[in-house]
Amino acid sequence: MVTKYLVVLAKRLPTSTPCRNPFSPFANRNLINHVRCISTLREKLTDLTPKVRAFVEESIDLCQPDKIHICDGSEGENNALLKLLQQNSTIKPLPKYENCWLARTNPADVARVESKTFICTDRKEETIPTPKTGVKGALGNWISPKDFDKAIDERFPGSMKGRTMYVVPFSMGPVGSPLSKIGIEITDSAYVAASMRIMTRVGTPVLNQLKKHEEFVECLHSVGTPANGVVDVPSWPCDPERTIILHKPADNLIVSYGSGYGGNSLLGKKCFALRIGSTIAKREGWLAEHMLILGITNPKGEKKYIAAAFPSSCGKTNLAMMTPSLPGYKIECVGDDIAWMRFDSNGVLRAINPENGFFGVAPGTAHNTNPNAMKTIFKNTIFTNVAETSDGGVFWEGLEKELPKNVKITDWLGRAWQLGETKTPAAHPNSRFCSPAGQCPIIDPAWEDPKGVPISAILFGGRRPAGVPLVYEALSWSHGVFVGAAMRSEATAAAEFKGKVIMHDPFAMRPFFGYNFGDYLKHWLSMEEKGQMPKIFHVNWFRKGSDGKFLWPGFGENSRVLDWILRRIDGEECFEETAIGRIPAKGALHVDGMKEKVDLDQLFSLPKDFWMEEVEDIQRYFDNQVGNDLPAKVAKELNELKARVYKM
Ligand code: GTP
Ligand code: SPV
Ligand code: MN
Repeated sequence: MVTKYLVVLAKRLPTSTPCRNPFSPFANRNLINHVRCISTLREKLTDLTPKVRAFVEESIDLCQPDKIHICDGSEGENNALLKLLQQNSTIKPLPKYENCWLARTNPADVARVESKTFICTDRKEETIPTPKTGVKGALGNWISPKDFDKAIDERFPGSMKGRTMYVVPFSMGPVGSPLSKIGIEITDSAYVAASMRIMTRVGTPVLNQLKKHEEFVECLHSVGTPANGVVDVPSWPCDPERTIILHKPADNLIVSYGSGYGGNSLLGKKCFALRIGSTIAKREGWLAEHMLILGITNPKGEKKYIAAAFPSSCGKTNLAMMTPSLPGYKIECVGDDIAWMRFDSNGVLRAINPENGFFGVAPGTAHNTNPNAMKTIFKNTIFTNVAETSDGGVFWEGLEKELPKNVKITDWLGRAWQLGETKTPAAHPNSRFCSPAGQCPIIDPAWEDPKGVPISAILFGGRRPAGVPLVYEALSWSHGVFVGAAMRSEATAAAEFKGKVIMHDPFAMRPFFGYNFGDYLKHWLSMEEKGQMPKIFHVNWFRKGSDGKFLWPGFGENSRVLDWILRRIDGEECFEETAIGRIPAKGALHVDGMKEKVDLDQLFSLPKDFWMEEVEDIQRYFDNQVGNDLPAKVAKELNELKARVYKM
C-alpha cells in the first residue's frame, strides 16, 4: 500500500508520463519502463539544490531503487513509515506505551562492526599511525582510494532493486546554528529513515537551509542483499558477510553497506559526527568527541557544564541523566553521546550536542539506576532487540524487580523466556532504545542553544576492574591529554568483541578517529594555546573488590564524585597528590548518608605492582601502535608518570 506521504514525487508527475505510476510495486516489472519511470522522476527532482540532486541522481544510477521518497520530516510521513515497517514485520507496536515499537534484527546484525569500518585517504599515514613492524594496527582501518571504489563496485550496483530509496536530509545540531552541519542520508531502510527522524533533525527545513549554503556530508547506506540472493530474515534484510562502512574525509563522504544497526546505519552519529566530524574539526580548529554533556547545579545555585568521554556502553547516558543522591544538587542533560566543542571569541570552550535523540543501551536501565531515562523512553520510541512482555511491554536485564506479576516474556530472538530459568539473556546486551531527546524530563534549557554551553571540566573514564581509583585529577592540560591517550576499558557488547578483555580505547575514540591518532593528540595539545582549558579528570565507577563485586554503587552516587570535581574547579584544596594525579584528600569526598558502606581505602588504593605494569603496558601500546607519531609531550608525560610510579 502506498500512502500519500510516500508519493510526494508522484503527485507532481504529469499524468501523461509513459509510466503512469512509478511507485506501483509492478512498475519495475519491465526494465525499460523502470528506466523511464526513474528518468521521469529525475526531472522531478528539480526542487533539490544542484549538489543534492546530483548526489541523489548518482545514487539512483548506482543502486537502482524502484521508488524514491524524499523525507519532509512530517508527522504524517512518520506514520506512513511506521505503518510500512509494521506491514513488513520489521517492527511491532508495544500497546502498553504511547507510540512505542519493537524491532527485532537479523541476529547476525546487532552491533557496530569495527573490523569492517574504514577510512579512505591517499596515504595510509593520514588515517592511522604506523604500527611497529609485525604488529597489527589497532587504531582504525585504512583503505586505499582504489579499494574504496572497488568495495562500492562490488556491493552497490542494483543494491536497492525492488526497494524504496529514502532521501533523508538531516542537520547535526539545531537547524541553522553556526555550529551545526548538514548531511543527506540515502538509505533503503525505512527503519533507518524512521530512526534518523528521532536521532537528528530531518526534513524540509534542512533542505531549505541548504538553499542558503549548499554544503553537506554525503551519506549513502544500503542494507544490501547477500551475494547468493537469499535474505535470511526478510523483515531485516542485511548482508553481514559483506558489511562495510567506508569514510572518505576529503570528499565528506560516507558509504555504508550490509548492516541496518545503530552506528553502522544511522550515519549522522558515529560516521558523521565523530569520524568525518573529527577531520572537519581538525581542519577548523575545534573538537568532535565521544562525550556526554551535562549541566550541574550545586546547592549554592552555581551551575557548570561537564563533558565526559567513556567508551561505548560505559555509562555516558547514565551520567548525563543522573539523579544525584547528594542533597541540593541538580543535573540537567545536554547530550549523552557526542559533543562538538569550540572556543568562542572570549576563549571559552563551548559544546553542542549535535544529536536530537538518545540511542541508549537498554539493559541496566531501570527506575533505581536511571529514573530519568525511564521517564523518557516510554513514548515515541523504537526499541531494538529488547525482550517483550505478554502485556505489550518491554523487558531487559535490570528490570526484574519492575516486572508485573504473571506476564510472559519473549526474548529478543522471539523465544519463550523465563525469569530465573532461561540461561541466555532476555534482551541482547547491545539492545537499545531510540527516543527523542526533548522528552527527557531533565533536558537542559540550553540544550539547543546555538552558542553551545561553556565546559568547565572534561572527564575520561572506563571499566577498570582493578587498580584504577574512583577519581583522580590530571596535573596539567598535557598530563590530561596523556590520561586520555592512555585510557583502557573492558570490552563491551557495543561492538563485535567477545569476553571481558581490557582494551586500549584512547579518548573513548578508538573506533571513531577520523584521522591519525598521533595527529589527533597534537591537535588536542594545541588547544591549550587557544583559550582557557577545562580541568581534566579520570573516573572509574567499575572497580571491583576481591569478592568480584563493584566497590562503588555508581549511578546517582556518582554525584559525590562530581561534587568533589566542582570543588576542585573552584580551587578548593581538597586533594592529595599521588603518583598518578590528585585524588580526594581524606574526608574530602562527601560519603555521608550513603546507603551502602563503601571501602574507600580499597577504592582509592594505588597498588605499586599494578601501576608498574600499567605504565609498561602504556609504553608498549605507544611503541607498538603510535610509534613516531606520538607527540614528544605525551611521551614526556609517560616518562614522568613512570618516574613517579617507580618512587611509589
Ligand atoms: P553507548 O551508548 O554505547 O556509547 O554507551 P554509554 O556510554 O552511554 O553507556 P550507558 O550509560 O548506556 O551504560 C551502559 C551500561 O553500564 C548500562 O547497563 C548501565 O546500567 C551501566 N552503568 C552505567 N553507569 C554505571 C555506574 O555508575 N555503575 C555501574 N555499575 N554500571 C553503570
Ligand atoms: C556506541 O557504540 O558508542 C553507541 C552505539 O553509542 S552506536 O550508535 O551503535 O554506535
Ligand atoms: Mn556511544
